[in-house]
Amino acid sequence: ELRYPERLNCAAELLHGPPDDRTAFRTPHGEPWTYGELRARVDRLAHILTSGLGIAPGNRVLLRGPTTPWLAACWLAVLKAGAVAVTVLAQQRPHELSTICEMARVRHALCDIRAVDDLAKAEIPGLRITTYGGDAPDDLLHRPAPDTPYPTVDTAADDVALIAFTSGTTGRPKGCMHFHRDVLAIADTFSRHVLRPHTDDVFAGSPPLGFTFGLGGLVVFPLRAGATALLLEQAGPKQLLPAITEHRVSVLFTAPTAYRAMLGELDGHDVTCLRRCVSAGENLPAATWHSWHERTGLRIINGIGATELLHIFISAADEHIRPGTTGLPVPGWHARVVDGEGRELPDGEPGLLAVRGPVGCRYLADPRQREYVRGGWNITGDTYVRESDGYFRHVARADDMIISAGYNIAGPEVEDALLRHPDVVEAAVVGRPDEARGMAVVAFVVLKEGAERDAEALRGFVKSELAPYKCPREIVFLDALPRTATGKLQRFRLRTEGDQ
Ligand code: 3SK
Repeated sequence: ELRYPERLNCAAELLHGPPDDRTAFRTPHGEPWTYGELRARVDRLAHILTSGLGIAPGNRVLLRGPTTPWLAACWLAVLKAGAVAVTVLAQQRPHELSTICEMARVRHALCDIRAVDDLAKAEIPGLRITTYGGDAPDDLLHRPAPDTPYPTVDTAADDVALIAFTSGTTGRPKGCMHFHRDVLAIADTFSRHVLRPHTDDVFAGSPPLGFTFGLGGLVVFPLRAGATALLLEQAGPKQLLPAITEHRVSVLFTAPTAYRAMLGELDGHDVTCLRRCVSAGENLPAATWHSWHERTGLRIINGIGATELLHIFISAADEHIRPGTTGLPVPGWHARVVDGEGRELPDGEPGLLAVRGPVGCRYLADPRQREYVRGGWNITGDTYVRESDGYFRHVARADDMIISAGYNIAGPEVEDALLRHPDVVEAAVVGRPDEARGMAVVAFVVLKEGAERDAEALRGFVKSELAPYKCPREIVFLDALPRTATGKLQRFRLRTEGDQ
């Protein structure tokens, strides 16, 4: 069990330890930041936030910008000053930003000058926006501040440190409150036991810092390990591969889609520096795991996480990896599969995934809290099976099961079969109302450039891989699948708008 002192400021803990001259952050073009520089810059910012901007402990501060060392430093400064960080995505639009500020009662925003337009357009009453990275004399980084250490605000371990917003895949935002101790707990569970980082590791990846997958993987884990993070503003597959080679990245965080896209671009890139490849955000199909392994020799670490629980709670590394499964509960976490009444189901039977651990779901004033937390267990909304050897296997998101002609069909199983076809790059399978069957299986497929859109041939392929009742009745070819700003597939849009 994890034990933390009653008084704890996670930013001070994350910054404490590594020698001044070790590199904390790198970027593709700028000067690296050492730990000494990071500590000094965070302290300057914290002085400005408190003395200059009047931010007080407990105030909620919106942070918005591309993934840069300055965004990470602002996040640390807000927490060191005892305020609460509300990190949002650069893609969020004025209406979403207004909702978030209203729900979280945000009065201050620190915004990269390049991302300020939509925030300004939102015209949020009472919001004071301070920009950074510009030329103006009142830019956050140009303001005068003492060069003296900032006295860390003495927060309690269970004071709120951050509010992370999730709209899930359906669009209604929920704010998840996390404590100072939660921030350390994700490093001291998943990172410590599964990643087992070294001080000479270089972390990099695609999830933005406004998504807790990225915040953990690119800031919290490297700092807690005294390692280095390469922060990339552009982190699509085309930018990731050269960055991995050039900066000798050893720990990679990205999503299954990016692994598939990188497979098509691998030629000419040396990825032998990679030691750990983490995949989360959505289920990793076995086909993607095997293709990556065949091409690189690397075994992807699959994981399931949630904004509600801050980071990954089921995973496995090295010889413990079983492709096609998510893994085992991360040390410190407990998991089981339950029915709708919360009763534990026998191994092999699909049901709702329920987890319990050092971090719990705490929605900001939202009645959905009662659905998510039942009897002390967090019900994540995923359908899982626990195998007899204790491994947890993803079946579907609970609302992605398709019941067709009396059969239960898991969309991801059909997607996995489609992805085994050499011409298929992306696949999403949903159920659509059908008079004869109740639901009909419909697949949305993105093909490799130049491949022939032959639905019948593809249906024939699926029939050779799966029982025929699972074969899609219809295959729709798309150029890209609809995804949220954090890269999650929006199946609901395919269900409702898929009649193209
Ligand atoms: O939402 C997710 O899928 C996720 C995955 C890993 C870590 C954190 C999160 C929120």
